[in-house]
Amino acid sequence: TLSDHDKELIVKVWKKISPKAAQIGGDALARLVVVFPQTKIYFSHFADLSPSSPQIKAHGAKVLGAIGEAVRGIDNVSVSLSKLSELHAYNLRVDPVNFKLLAHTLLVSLSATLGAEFTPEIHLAWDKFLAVIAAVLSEKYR
Ligand code: ZNH
Repeated sequence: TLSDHDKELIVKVWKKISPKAAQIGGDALARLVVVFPQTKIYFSHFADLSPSSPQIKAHGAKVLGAIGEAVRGIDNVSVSLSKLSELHAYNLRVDPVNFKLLAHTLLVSLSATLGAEFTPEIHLAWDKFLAVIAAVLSEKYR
């Protein structure tokens, strides 16, 4: 679970990157389908899955929007993302292994954005936070 210090680091980084959130989300999603091509099946209804695809960019922006909500409700992520948890479990049926793959590409995109400011400590806090989000998005599966 997240320590108070982790939460502080997450909020601090979010304040810094939120103006670029859509861009970071687009980059993370573009990386996801290139680096882990098995994830493409979930987006097969998109006309274009290339890194410059407007649909990939728009979807990445939505994902980061939800992460922003999770940051705002960081003391109870399960409540902050409950609607999305239902959507992923009942409608989208995304295999939960994919949440780890997206967390990985998101960390890469954060690192590329923050450069040297992406310290090991911030890396750790965000890795834990993305694992909390993944757990929430998978908790309704059975
Ligand atoms: Zn998801 C959708 C978030 C992961 C797949 N998503 C979605 C949305 C959001 C999200 C916000 C929108 C909703 C509405 O519209 O209502 N996700 C998210 C997050 C995460 C995720 C936060 C983590 C972190 N997903 C994911 C993964 C996958 C997915 C991993 C796979 C691979 N999603 C998805 C899909 C969809 C979604 C497919 C639908 C899309 C369309 O548009 O169609």
